[in-house]
Amino acid sequence: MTDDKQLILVEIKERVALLRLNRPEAMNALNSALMIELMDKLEQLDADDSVGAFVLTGDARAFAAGADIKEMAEASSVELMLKGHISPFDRIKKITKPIIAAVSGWCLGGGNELAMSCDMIVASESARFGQPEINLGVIPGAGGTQRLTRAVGKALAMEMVLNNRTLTAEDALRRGLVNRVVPVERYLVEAMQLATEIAARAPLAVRLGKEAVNRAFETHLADGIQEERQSFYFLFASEDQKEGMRAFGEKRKPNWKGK
Ligand code: CO8
Repeated sequence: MTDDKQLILVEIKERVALLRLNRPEAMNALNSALMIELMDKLEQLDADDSVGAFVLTGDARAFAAGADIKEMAEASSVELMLKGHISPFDRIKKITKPIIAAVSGWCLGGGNELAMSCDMIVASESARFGQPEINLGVIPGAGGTQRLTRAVGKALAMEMVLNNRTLTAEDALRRGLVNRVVPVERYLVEAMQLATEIAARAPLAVRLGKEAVNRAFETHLADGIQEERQSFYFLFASEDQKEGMRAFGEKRKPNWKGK
């Protein structure tokens, strides 16, 4: 018998694609089938001009409680390397449109690494962030040690990775891991609202702005500034730059074309 349950549910509203992780019975643990389906859908919608931004969410109890421990438990190193457990994480970096994680409840291990691979995080007051891999005798394997350290600093990242310190939503806000914290009833609405606003903006500028900010984590300052400058010059070759600056002079709203 084949299991044809959809692991990712997709809804499109006003240029925003909402993707829901759909394994509530397992706290949305990220098994390889779910990760591959997620990346396939992100890539497909990234190529769709009717979509301007993404919201990625789980449910109120869990964004995702990590990689699927049951699936991984008996894997060999070689299987882990060759099979689709971690490699899908490399695909999310290539998505050109902004991705907002809407996080409620548990956001642990690979779940936290997935949220941190998004561009922004809107958290509900019940969100809890952690890297509990140490409890399983391992360490984060999908960028956790690197992205978390850049987001919250070395001191706190060490406690989280070495001693399973969990952050409340308020801690996460204070330490710059998330953009905003809202009541549980509002987290998805707020994330959708933010994504809808961004999706209505000049698409090329949004794309290059996302790319430039993300480069700040990956390159030296001088190189990042140089790349930013090239993107700035490049945008002057777009119709939207002319439209945006003319509309300002004419005191009207710009009509973006994405060209
Ligand atoms: N993997 C598999 N199943 C899980 C996971 C998980 N990560 N988390 C929860 N579940 C399952 C439980 O086994 C349980 O299933 P069942 O009903 O069949 O027993 C069901 O979800 C509900 O969970 P609980 O009964 O445990 O619910 P509680 O409310 O008591 O506890 C917790 C919630 C605190 C979230 C608890 O489930 C927990 O500690 N989960 C594990 C968290 C964890 O250790 N995460 C790290 C995993 S390792 C990792 O992420 C490494 C990343 C490497 C790269 C990424 C590759 C994708």
